[in-house]
Amino acid sequence: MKERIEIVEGDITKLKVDAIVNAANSSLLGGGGVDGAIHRAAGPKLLEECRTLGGCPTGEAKITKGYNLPAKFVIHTVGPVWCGGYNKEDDFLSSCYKNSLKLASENNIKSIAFPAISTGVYGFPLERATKIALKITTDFLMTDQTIEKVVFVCFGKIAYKTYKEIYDQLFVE
Ligand code: AR6
Repeated sequence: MKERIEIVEGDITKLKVDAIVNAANSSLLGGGGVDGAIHRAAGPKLLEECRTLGGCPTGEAKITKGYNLPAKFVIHTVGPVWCGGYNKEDDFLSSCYKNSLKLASENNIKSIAFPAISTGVYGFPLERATKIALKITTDFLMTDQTIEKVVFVCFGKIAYKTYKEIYDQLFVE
């Protein structure tokens, strides 16, 4: 299991994996943060395809091509806005990871990279979100043989350190 999960620091738009996940909003028509970076790097054809999808509810996921990105596909998921934990944010964030991984597996994707969904503009506490990301992913990989590698891309040192610490706790024997 440990060798199927990788934690790196960097820019997700540079990754040469089968699919990168976008932390989008429910319009799927672009925005700031990682969403803006993905649309800039993929080029205008990504927005064109996104316009045909009719948006995406919180916790669900939709797939498009990657266009000018090194990644072949983009899986767009919509994380919850943090409201103090009283709005089923944990469940919605869990669904983002589950549904993105399920969609990847259904599309025969072998390698997938995730940003820290909801932890930017949407304000989800980083440590709490990281625990969910790693737990849901390990649970999923235990029952799935299609996805060979999941990469968590941390934007900056603080996120990287948080992911590493929680990863080590999770895999302590
Ligand atoms: N590569 C990897 N991670 C990144 C990158 C990058 N190039 N850029 C930012 N991050 P956010 P959200 C990290 O705000 O909280 C958009 O406007 C960032 O440091 O992008 O889910 C959408 O359209 C943070 O850890 O997404 C929505 O309206 C993480 O990505 C809204 O923001 C997520 O931050 C979604 O908010």
